[in-house]
Amino acid sequence: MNIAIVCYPTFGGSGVVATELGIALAKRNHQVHFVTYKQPVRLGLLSPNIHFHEVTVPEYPLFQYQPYELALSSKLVNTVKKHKIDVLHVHYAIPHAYAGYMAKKMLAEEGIHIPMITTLHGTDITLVGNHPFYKPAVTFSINESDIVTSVSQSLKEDTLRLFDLTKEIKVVPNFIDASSHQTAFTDCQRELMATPEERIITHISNFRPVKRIQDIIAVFYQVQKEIPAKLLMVGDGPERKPAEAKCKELGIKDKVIFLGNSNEIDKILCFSDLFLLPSERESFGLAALEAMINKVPVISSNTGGIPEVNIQGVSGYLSDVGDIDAMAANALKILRDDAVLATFKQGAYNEAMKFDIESIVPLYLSLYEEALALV
Ligand code: GMT
Repeated sequence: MNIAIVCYPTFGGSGVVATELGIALAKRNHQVHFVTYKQPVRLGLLSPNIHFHEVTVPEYPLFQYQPYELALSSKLVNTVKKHKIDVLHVHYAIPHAYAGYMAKKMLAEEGIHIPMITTLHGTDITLVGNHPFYKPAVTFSINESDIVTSVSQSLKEDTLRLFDLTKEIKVVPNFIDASSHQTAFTDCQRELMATPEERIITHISNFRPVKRIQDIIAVFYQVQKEIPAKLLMVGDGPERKPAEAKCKELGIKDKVIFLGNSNEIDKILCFSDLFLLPSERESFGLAALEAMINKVPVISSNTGGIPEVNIQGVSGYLSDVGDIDAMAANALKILRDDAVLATFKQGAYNEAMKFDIESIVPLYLSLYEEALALV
């Protein structure tokens, strides 16, 4: 099959999922065409079946806002025609489903009919798409998609509650490539980050307000008072600077390491003992799943789709959003004792295995077949 994938190429769950899906499809001998404004960050080595088409928006001084949707839909039309694309899969509704719909319409004028699958990821529904400025366009482009999927049951319910939809939503959970985590790293280099007696706690995100970065610092502050520990903060975004300032104010600057964006997530998780994800909202929590496949238990909030991934008392613990005391107490419950930590590490890994890519890619492929039959 020739498949065009539209996604955000930057650090962020939806782009990661789209990229990993594309790589997996390419390994299964499908031709995968990424159409976006930059090479996706996780698309390291280009395989023979992977193609990248850059969307460029020429600057024109007359425009206050450069029209990305217009450039994207034109690029899609050209790509579909040139590479005989069978299926268009757009990740994140805004503005991808909208641009995809326009491309479909333009192609239909020329007698080319391709189906569009839209995958909803979270903030496109719960934060941004829900705003009155966007809502009519988002509702329209979801309803006009041939097939709509959401990455969790919770996101499906949110979407049905927030939007007036006529379209069925199918849940296809996010996934992890378990095969790439079967051999333990031998060059873990834990000693670069912490002394042997210190526990390593990690957080990875784009440091937006929704991630509640200050809660992470507050939880860690309590934990490090009880046991020797280091906190690794991976990623970058608007909440990073205030978090650094808070660490300084609390006198824990030397125990918190801000690493910035990284493409070596697995290497960092390899020596982590615990992962913190206290988000305000989270449609799935891919970062938690990535931690779990690396045998890192998770302390999280119980919001959105996180309870579908992090299982209470098995892969970690969940608490109400903002309940810092409970999160710190649960973190200590796991970290104080080697045997307890080992049990949670195994529990995290076992739960992550339920989201192995091998069982999810066939779901997308059968949806592509279903979509093809619709046009
Ligand atoms: O919140 C992020 O880190 C980025 C955001 C995105 O759009 O890329 O992530 C969303 O999609 C991920 C992949 O499906 C989910 O795992 C995240 O939970 C979701 N984020 C939110 O719902 C806040």
